[in-house]
Amino acid sequence: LDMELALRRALDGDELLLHYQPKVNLHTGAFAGVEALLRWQRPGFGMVYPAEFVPVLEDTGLIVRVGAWIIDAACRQIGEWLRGGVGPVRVAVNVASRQFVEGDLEQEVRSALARHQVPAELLELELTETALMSNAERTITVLTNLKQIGIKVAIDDFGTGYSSLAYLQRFPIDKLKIDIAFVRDITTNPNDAAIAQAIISMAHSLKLRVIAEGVETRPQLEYLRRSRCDEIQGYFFSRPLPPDELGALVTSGR
Ligand code: G
Ligand code: G
Ligand code: MN
Ligand code: NA
Repeated sequence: LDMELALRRALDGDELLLHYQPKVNLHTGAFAGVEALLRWQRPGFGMVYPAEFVPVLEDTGLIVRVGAWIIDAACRQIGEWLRGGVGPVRVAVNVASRQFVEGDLEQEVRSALARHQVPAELLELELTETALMSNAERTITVLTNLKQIGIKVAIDDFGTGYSSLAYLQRFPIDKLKIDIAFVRDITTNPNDAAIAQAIISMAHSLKLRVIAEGVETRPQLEYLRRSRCDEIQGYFFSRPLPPDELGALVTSGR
């Protein structure tokens, strides 16, 4: 309860912020955009990570408001980078299940893009299978509308949820994100490797791109490259960075 109150203050105050973790194109080695990850600069506690407070946001429903704030903050950052000569940087934003179900994602996205004057092509949404499957017909409507304006959509934590393959081809999505659970031991556990490879070939058969998250080592990277994975994200390249550090990284071209 204390945390709920503190989070309400955090949202009204200036305590929430986004860090940005780079994604890299495995075919070309080029920078491929970032994922925005929520942080809470909590007075007296230092930097608090999502594992500690996103569950509270979800249980209390505060995630609906915070989620709208995240979309707005990400679009503001896209605009600042764009007009500051950094990038263009495509930013992927996590959308929580309750935010998708209870909020008005389409309107939030439209108004944030307009307010900050950024092209829709630079915004990507990461939704979990749970969020997508909770109301499949509405999902198709909302995603179809968002796709029409140019938004990209990825399924996050892929392989850990329901994965209704019948729906996968009906959802207008662009990308699958292989869950870290299959990446961690990909070079030593044949089952994890088999699942990752199955996801990659299925994605490509459905004309979807595929990204692996949680890549920490070169052997993982090489394995994924040989498996024709399109993009990777993880500590091997970079931790999530504050916006100025991400901007410097992109500008330096490394
Ligand atoms: O950054 P970190 O590894 O601590 O994130 C932990 C979890 O919190 C991840 O599962 C991630 O999806 C979630 N998370 C991080 N940022 C956001 C966000 O902006 N919105 C939502 N809904 N979840 C987030
Ligand atoms: O939204 P999602 O659940 O995909 O969040 C990704 C989470 O994974 C973030 O909290 C991020 O900090 C974390 N992460 C990113 N790269 C790595 C990595 O290389 N290893 C591990 N263990 N976690 C990572
Ligand atoms: Mn994500
Ligand atoms: Na994930």
